[in-house]
Amino acid sequence: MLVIHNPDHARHAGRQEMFRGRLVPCHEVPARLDHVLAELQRRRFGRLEAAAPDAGLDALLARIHAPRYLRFLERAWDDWVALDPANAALDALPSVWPVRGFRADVEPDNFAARLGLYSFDAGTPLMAGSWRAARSGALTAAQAARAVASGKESSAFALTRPPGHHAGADFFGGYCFLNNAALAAQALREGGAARVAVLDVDYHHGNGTQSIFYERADVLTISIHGDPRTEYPFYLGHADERGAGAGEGCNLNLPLPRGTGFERWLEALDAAITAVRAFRADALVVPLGLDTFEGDPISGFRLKSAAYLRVGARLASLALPTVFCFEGGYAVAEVGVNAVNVLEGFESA
Ligand code: OKP
Ligand code: ZN
Repeated sequence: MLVIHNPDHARHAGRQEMFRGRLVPCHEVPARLDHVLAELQRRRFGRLEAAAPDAGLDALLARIHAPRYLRFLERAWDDWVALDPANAALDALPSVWPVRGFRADVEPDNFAARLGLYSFDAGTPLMAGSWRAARSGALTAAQAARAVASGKESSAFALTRPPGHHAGADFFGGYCFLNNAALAAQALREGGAARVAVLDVDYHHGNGTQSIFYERADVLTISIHGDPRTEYPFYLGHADERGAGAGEGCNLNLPLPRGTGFERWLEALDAAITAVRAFRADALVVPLGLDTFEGDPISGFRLKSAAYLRVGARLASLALPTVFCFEGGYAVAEVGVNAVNVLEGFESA
């Protein structure tokens, strides 16, 4: 399997996220990706390539994200430091948001207000290298998708961070800035796949991906996740969200209670696979979160490391050109084994 990694990922290394009234150390750390790289090397799995500059990236970004959001992200760090030179030593975290009844159409001049306009939580610190890391991450996903779309590769793994599935067309949050999986799906569409399925197996609902494709009939979005009544991101991910307009019927949410073990989770995966078949997808994108692991510090499912081999094998039963995009997984020491188990299960099926 082709593995494309993001050489700039470590430029994004948040210090603290807001959690229940205090700032706590970030869970989404550069070491996560390093553990996956180390495990790939230890097992001699996959052919590793670094993402390389690509003139087509901006056009692809503009297909998924709003121009004013991209402009905001690109300039965010400089604007943050311009607010106060002392900010150079701090991560930017939002503290005010335009909820119901406020205006989102007028972009404020005040940077702190813009930070809130384009985000939905205070857990996603932005620093000097965030844009560069996120942009190269998007490039990583795009290149993995293009290699698969061209038929050169039957599957590829975009090994990148920061993750992407919580990022919407014009907002960041949940450790995500650019939606890598959505960009991969769009690149597959533009590379000739008429219908693309996105099957999100991260513990958290892929709200950004869902919202990006909610009214589109050419991309089926599916997410298996902790029930949003109790689990982050809380405000989206219920079973009655089925898509809208032309996209009616093209979104499937499979929420499961906190504490769910592998057997029940696998039933949900089989339901998801049945839906991908019924959709007659030409290609598959898998936002690959490993935070369904029993040892994950911020999640509540109970999958063991060996289960991931079977997850990979089930996904391979679809026999579709497939792009995996690295998402969550915060049991840092085990995330490499769990990720590579999925890939190995997929390839040896
Ligand atoms: C990103 B991805 C934990 C609070 C939750 C946000 C979780 C984002 C998960 N102390 N913070 O889906 O893995
Ligand atoms: Zn997650």
